[in-house]
Amino acid sequence: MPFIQTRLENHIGTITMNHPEHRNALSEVLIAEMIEAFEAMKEQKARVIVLRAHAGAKVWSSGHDVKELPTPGRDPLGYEDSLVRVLRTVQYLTMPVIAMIGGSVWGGACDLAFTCDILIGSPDAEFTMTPAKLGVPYNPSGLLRFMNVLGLNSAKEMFFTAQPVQAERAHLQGILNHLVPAASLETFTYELARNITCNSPLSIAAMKESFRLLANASPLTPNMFERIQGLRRKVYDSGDYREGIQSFLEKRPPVFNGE
Ligand code: YXS
Repeated sequence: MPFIQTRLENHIGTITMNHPEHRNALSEVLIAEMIEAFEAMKEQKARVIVLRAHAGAKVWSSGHDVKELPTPGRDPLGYEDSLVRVLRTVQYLTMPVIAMIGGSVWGGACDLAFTCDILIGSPDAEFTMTPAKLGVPYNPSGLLRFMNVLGLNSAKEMFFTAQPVQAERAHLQGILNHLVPAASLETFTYELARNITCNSPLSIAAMKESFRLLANASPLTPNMFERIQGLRRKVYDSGDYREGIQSFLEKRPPVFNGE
């Protein structure tokens, strides 16, 4: 049974995450199917893609598959990590991706949603950034994305507290482009998608790539990059990182001692 379902109608692609047993955890298998679906939509000249969870999902996605996080000593969000690869796929697609969100969004799934171009949510949408809860050092490209979407202080609060941002506040903070009643989420989303399909795909593709380049245009010297990598290595080499994963697997709260 595929973890990803796809549909393409009138230039509007739909990619549905469908692994309810694991709360749409972004496992390597689910992500491989998702990347394949994005590539196929590009081949079939979709003009806009809607990324959503299966109908009735209480959890849009529970984030990176914790059971697939690497053992301590390896970067948990390296360039070739499956989550990082799908984030790049979404960024480099020539057509806009709309995240249609009902339910809770966790960790790397927040980054996936924020990497989409437009987010439309219902009142039960909420966003929780979990690295600090798991002892994971988030990566610079992800931190920059959250800074761009939220602004520095709200991004810090989201990462440091690992507390949920509920739908209304997410709309106020600019995470959600639109907050609409659950009953009209689908109609509203596809109406906006239809609107995009009437505009020039060439113009939109050029502007989407320009937005990507401008949003990432933060100068980072090699020395700055190496310092960040050194800070991150200390964390993913730590006992806290090991404890974060172990506590999840043992279904208990983590006990971090900062070593
Ligand atoms: O015990 P079984 O085998 O039935 O499996 C359970 C969960 O273990 C599994 N599951 C996951 N497995 C791997 N990775 C996940 N992220 C994940 N989430 C869930 O799915 C089965 C049902 O889960 P259960 O019983 O907890 O469901 P629930 O409805 O009571 O609660 C739903 C959640 C989402 C509140 C709960 O599953 C949860 O808290 N999941 C973890 C959310 C999270 O911490 N995600 C961050 C993953 S790490 C990540 O994204 C980045 C590395 S970072 O942290 O840096 O952002």
